[in-house]
Amino acid sequence: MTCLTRLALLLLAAGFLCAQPSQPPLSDQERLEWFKNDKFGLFIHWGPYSVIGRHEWARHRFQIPQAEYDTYARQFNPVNFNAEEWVKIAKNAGTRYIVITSKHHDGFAIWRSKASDYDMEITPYAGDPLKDLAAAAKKENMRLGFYHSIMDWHHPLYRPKRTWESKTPEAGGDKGRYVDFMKDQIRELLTGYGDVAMMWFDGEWEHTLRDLKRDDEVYDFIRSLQPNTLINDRLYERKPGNKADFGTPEQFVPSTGVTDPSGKPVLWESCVTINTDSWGYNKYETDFKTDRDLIRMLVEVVSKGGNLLLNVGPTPDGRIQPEFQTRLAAMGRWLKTNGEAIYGTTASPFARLPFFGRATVKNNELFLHVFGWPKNRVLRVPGLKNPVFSARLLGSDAPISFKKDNDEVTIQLPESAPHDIASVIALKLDSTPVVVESPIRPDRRTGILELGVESSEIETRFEQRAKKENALGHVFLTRWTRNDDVPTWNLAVPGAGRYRVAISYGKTARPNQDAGEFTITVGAQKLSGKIENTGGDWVFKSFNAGELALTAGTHTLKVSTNVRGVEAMQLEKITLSPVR
Ligand code: JFZ
Repeated sequence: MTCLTRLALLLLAAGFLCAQPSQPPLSDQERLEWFKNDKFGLFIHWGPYSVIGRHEWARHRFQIPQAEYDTYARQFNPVNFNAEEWVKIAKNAGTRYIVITSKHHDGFAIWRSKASDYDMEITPYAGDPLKDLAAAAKKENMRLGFYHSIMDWHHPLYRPKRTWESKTPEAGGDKGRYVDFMKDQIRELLTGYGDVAMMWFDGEWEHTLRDLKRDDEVYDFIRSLQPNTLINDRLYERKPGNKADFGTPEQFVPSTGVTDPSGKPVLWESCVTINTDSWGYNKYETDFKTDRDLIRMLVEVVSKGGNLLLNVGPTPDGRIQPEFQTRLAAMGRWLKTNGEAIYGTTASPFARLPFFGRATVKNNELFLHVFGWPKNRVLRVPGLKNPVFSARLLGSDAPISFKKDNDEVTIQLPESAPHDIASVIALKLDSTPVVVESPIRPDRRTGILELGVESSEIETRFEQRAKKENALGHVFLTRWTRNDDVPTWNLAVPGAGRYRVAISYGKTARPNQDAGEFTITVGAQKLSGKIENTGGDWVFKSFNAGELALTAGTHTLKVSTNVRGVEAMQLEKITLSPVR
């Protein structure tokens, strides 16, 4: 063979190898394994909108003409970007995968894309950020996926155009050729950047490409390039229950996990910003979730069987702002001690727990994440059938004792919590937990039913906002700003009887403003009352709400309000006292 033929053969072989999927296809089960185990990912929104620094929708919100926006794109020059630094931040936070915007709605590709002339090549930056990130991630065993917007405000063939920039937004264009373009870019991402953990599509909610019915084609195309890449539920009209690998609740934690239309639970991942509501860098967004909010959110998500994809929006020069870094580091420190109760676990077997906290499970081990350390240092876990072999407190040598009576475990806790935000007790059981529903019952001695907010579940029709919080020995509801959020309790009484109902809450009413009403509902019975000023937030006072007649058996009690937009009250508890 001449040198030339040898070279030609070599090139041919290389080309052939490139066209092959990088990994042999796994079964559905195997493919999803890492996602179920890893639980926690870092979302990164980064592009020309970061230059503007006012939210990733800036071009639309401020109606910036394309030509003007392009000047920002041409300034995108992340000279301080260091992929290894980013991966280190992700790793220290305890995240196990990164999802970065390969292309957001503005249509700009943050890699050197051959299929497009609207990409890194028009910037002064010489490198390819995605290449660097892929290499750094691979080195650290960090999985990498791409957020890719279907909606495209730049591409000449995409329709609709923004209504503010066109009188005939639907006219012209060529959606079919736009999909071809999208496939060309997807091919670049799935052949040039190593193993891609997931394709996280977005923008299907504009329904632009619905009628083309090419989502299966794109889906199969991805599978043909990388058979094990996960695909979220925002590829065209793909919804949980179709072929999507997971659902994507955005900016909220679903109240009881996510199901497909037939009611079958599906995998899901909540994506959430650390600031209030900017995914891309926004220098004017200075309100951040606390370490406490974020760690408890991670626990809550995992206790409901989901993943958390937590977002940062780096600065245009390529740094992750310190407010994000400190919070991520705090999560990482917590996970160092408590990660065994997060990674590789499954959802809580309990519909409700009587204490302020959450549960997760790994095989024969039940993890109790305690948010509010009980004042009497007694933790009750009713409804657990299994024998308990041992109990330990993660991150502490303090001994803890426990006893088991019938279906109830009582744990004696040490003086103080090892972690102020969430401390984890691990119970070794004989098998995977077997749990029976256990409604709240009257105190044996006094006959009183205490319905603390900690033992409620918050039902919601849409995007729960209300959160449980604790301070100074109180557990209460904060951010109860949607009247769709309804705290709900299950209770059981042994015999029929009348109960006096008290409601305890804190509330600062504004002068000359109607504070609204609450309503307590049990079956057909309703007790309503005006929400009173208690003298301050976190000043808890108890008010008489009237009387209820309960029949023997189980009941559901709900508290709702007619308040929207502002916090209704800091609900603490409902107390039902028997009327003798
Ligand atoms: C989308 C993006 O628009 C947003 O910029 C960010 O990338 C987020 C992760 O995903 O958010 C949405 C999704 C749906 C709607 C609005 C914003 N919607 O249906 O109006």
